[in-house]
Order: sequence, then structure tokens, then C-alpha cells
Amino acid sequence: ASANPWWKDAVCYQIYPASFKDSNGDGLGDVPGILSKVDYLKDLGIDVDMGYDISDYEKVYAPYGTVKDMEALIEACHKRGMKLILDLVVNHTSDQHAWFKESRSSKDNPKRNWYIWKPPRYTEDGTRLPPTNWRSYFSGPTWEYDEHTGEYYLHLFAKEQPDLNWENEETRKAIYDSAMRFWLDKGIDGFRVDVVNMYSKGVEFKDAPVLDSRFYEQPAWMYYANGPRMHEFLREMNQEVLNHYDAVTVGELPHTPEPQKVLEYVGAGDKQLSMVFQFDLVALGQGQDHKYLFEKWELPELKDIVAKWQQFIDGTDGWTTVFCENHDQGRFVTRYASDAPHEREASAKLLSLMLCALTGTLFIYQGQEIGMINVPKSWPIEEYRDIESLNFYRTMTDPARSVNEQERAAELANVMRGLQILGRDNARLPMQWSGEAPHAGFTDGSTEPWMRVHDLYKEINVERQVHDGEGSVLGFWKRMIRFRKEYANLLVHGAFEGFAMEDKRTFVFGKRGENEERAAVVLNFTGEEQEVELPSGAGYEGLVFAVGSYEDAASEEESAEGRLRQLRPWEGRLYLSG
Ligand code: TEU
Repeated sequence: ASANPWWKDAVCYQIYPASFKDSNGDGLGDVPGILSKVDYLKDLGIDVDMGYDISDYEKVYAPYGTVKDMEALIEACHKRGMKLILDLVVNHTSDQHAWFKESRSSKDNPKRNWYIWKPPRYTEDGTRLPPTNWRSYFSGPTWEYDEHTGEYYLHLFAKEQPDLNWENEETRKAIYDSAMRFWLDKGIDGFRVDVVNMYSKGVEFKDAPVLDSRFYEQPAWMYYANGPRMHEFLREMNQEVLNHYDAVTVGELPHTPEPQKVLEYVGAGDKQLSMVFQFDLVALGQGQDHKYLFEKWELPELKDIVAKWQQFIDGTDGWTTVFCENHDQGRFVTRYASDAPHEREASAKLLSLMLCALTGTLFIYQGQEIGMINVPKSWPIEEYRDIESLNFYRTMTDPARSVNEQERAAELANVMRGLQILGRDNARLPMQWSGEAPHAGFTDGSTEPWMRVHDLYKEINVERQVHDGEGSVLGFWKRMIRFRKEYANLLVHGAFEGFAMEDKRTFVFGKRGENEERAAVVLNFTGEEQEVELPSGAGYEGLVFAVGSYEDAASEEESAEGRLRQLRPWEGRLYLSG
């Protein structure tokens, strides 16, 4: 894209309030807890930070704090030259929201069509069926029967999260006012827009084809994602609200692998969203028929995905994000590299080096900066808290399902393996602040934290890494963030070029800046030494070592001749053209 607004060069840090920092000892993170760590974020080099059944858009969930606490947080960020983005959850509300309570009260209530109500279907023998066979994200049907009025309401997520009816203009206006203007008027700088491509559901409510014969309910995103009025709604949202505040938006865009479709949302010519979270990279390893049935993948797939979205920015007038963690995904060290004791630090640095060298707006998720890893393999299902994971477990282990003992045992092993790699809880363990304090310093210890603290918090924590300084994962992230800002022309905005893309062990890419300057990145994605070849060809002459994930790489480089380099396990290096 042409102009460079602040949010392109910004490094954003996502906070999941429940697991970040508890200030009042109730075991649940809160807004004052976030406030107490604003300087930690400033020090890391962060420019933005950001905080799903909402019962009142104009309040803060009481255990997290108050609107006053939020005002203090906005002020604290702005005072330090940082910005604040909030999560905007307007595909659905809570079933406790006053709007839904009215909507459900009678068929002729004025708010009835603020949500999506449909009559039941009946089989020939009179059995009641939901309007369609759609599967919700959290297992089971997307429809909940309401005895009171004898109709079903739509919920793509939990049954406590009824979908709003965006077709109704009055509903849209209320959303703009209550969920958006209210917070923008308080000075926030923009929104992370939850499941932004699901507001327009399409016109046809018909059965989805059977892709997963294990269940009655079927994946049905092709019927409700990227619906016909999506772009009209987003244009309206801009005209009515966002343009008046110059607010930044980052929309969550699942089920949209086509660059052409993504461009419709983020193209510069047609103002809809500033950027999106596209799902290709985080979907690596997710099962075809079920997200949590893990499927093995190889490095060239990751490289192709990175190349595809890098080329998207370079080849179009659109812009997007660089991220591989959030509160819905497993930790990147575990998923894309290795969390074995002797490999996890090198892995975390390798991935930091890769992400900090990619074009787009960089988003880091809490704990990523210290290389937090997934839930230990030994943890039983009782330690998991996430509704999506627990419902999946329940459905798969349902005694009513007709599978034999052997199949059942194999399935159970796959379920637990899938959750341990891909489950959302992996990202929701309490933030590991300290190796000494109880509960890793997340809470003072008067109440058990809502979620168990990682067994390895004594080894992986902020305190220890601050003490270890430059050599730690945190120290390396800080250094890479500074480096990214210094060479923004190449790293944040440059054009990407992949080399040896079919190589299964290493990832080599180049970046080209506006003035033909070059960077080259070489990454070893294995636990063994690998030989890589530095990029060659026009512009890549005279590459000089600039930064590496192993501290002593600089001295190694001095004696190196030619273009071949020996990389140690999980080592990454970045070169600049002289
Ligand atoms: O998630 C929507 C989404 O598509 C996925 O990222 C998510 O993994 C979900 O679990 C579907 O498998 C967003 C939020 O990020 C998530 O935390 C919420 O639960 C969800 O919307 C509903 O608001």
C-alpha cells in the first residue's frame, strides 16, 4: 500500500486479560493487573496492546475491573506513546444481554429479529430437527431450541452466544453506537474485530454436505462465512463510525485462503479493514474434518504459506499482519519448532528472528516473548478449561457412539494429542512472571488461579530472563524488535523472495527494500547442523552478517568464505547487503 500510517510499523502485543496478571488475588487476571505491567510492555518495544459473551457493551466484566480502570489504562498507554486496541465482539452477544432477553421473550417483540430465529423441521415420524445440520465451533448444532416460543436461534459458537442479525439496520446502528462509539469516545485507537467475515450469513439456510460421517452436524462455514452483504456492512461501519475516529481495525478472517477474497477486505481503494488475521499459518496441522485431529505437516508447507502472504502485500495494494500465536492457538515453539528442554530457547529465538524479518504488522501474543510452551503432555483432560476443547472431548468420548473398544482407545489418544498440540488452553495458562513467587507471580496465592500454572515456570519466566539480559529469549526479542524498527524499510515493508523452497530442513529468504538494498535470512528448522546457501543473484552481493540467534555467530562469520554457511540446531541468522 502507498501511505505508511503508524499501525504498519507498530509492534502489537495481545493480552488475554484472564491469564495476564491478577491484581486482587482472586486467581483471575484483571485490568489493574495489566496497568501494573504497562512499563514491561513499553520496555519490550511494544506500541499497542489489546484486551466473547458480552452482556453489556458499555461495561467491563466485573472481575476484570471497571470502566474507570479502562480509562486509566488508556491514559497510561497514551502517556507512554503506546496505543490501545480492544476486541470488538459483534457477531454475537451473550444470551444475558438485554437485547437477547427481549428478543427471546415473544415472537412479536420489537427486538425479535435482532437475532436469527427459525422454525423447527420435522421428520416423517414427527421428530423435531433443527433448521439445518450445521455444526457449531464448539461441537453440536449451531441451533438452540427455545421452548418458550417454539423456535430455534442461531449460534455459530456457544449456545450462550446467540448470533446478532446484521440484516436488520436497527441492530447494526445499535452495535455501532453501543459497542463502538462508546469506546472510541473514550480514546481507544481501534479494534481487533472478532470473526469479522461472519456477520452476513448468506441467504440460504440449507443443509451442509456430509464431510464427517462420525456426526450428524457438519462443518458449514461455506454457508455462513463471507456472505453476500459482508462488504456492504463493513463500508457502512467505516462511513458511520471508524472514519470519524481514524481508528485502526484488524479483522479476524477464518476460512478465507483466497488472496483475492482477502484483498476485498483490505484493499487500499475500498476502505473496509486496515488489516486481517488470515488463518493459513495457524491452521497448519489442524485436521481436515476436525480442527483438533492433528495432521502432520512438513516445512515446505509453512514456507509456501509465508511466501503466499508476503507476496500478497508486495503484489497488491493491500496490507496484512504477521502473527502465529493468539489466545486460540498452541504455542509456536511447540507447534513449529521444538519445546524439548535443550532446544526450546534456540527454537524461540529462531522463530522470533523469522517473524521480525517479515513484512506486515507484527503481533506478539503474551508469553511468546519469553518462549512459553504448550501444556505438559502429562496433564489430564481435567486440567483443560476451554469450552471448544472440552466439548470436543465429550463428543468424541460419548459412550453412545458406535465404535469398538480398540477404535475408542485409538481415538482417545488422538484427541489428547490434538488438544496438547492445538488446543486453545495452551495459550491460556497464566503468564509466567516469576520463578520464585507462588503461581509464577501471576496471582498472590490467596486463591488458586483459574487455570493451572505450567510445570516449568521456574525455568521459563520473565524475572529470570530479565536477569539473564541479552542472552535470554526476552532479550533476543527486544533486540529483534529494535532491529526491525531500524531496518523497517527492509523488514516491515520490503519485498519477499524465497529460495530453495522445497528444502524440508531449512528456510532461506531474501527481502528487498525500496532502494534495492537487501536482507537475507537463513533458518535451520531442525535439531541438527545444516548447511545453507546464502541467496545469490542481483542485489545479494556482499552480504554481511547482522544479527543471529546464537550469540557467538559473529565470530564464526568472520572466517566464512563463499556462500555456504553451517547452521547449528535451530539457528537463525540475518544478513544485510553491504
Ligand atoms: O475465534 C474465532 C475463530 O474462528 C477461531 O480463532 C477460534 O479458534 C474458534 O475457537 C473456532 O475454532 C474468535 C475468538 O478469537 C475466540 O476466542 C472466540 O471464542 C470466538 O471468536 C467467538 O467469539
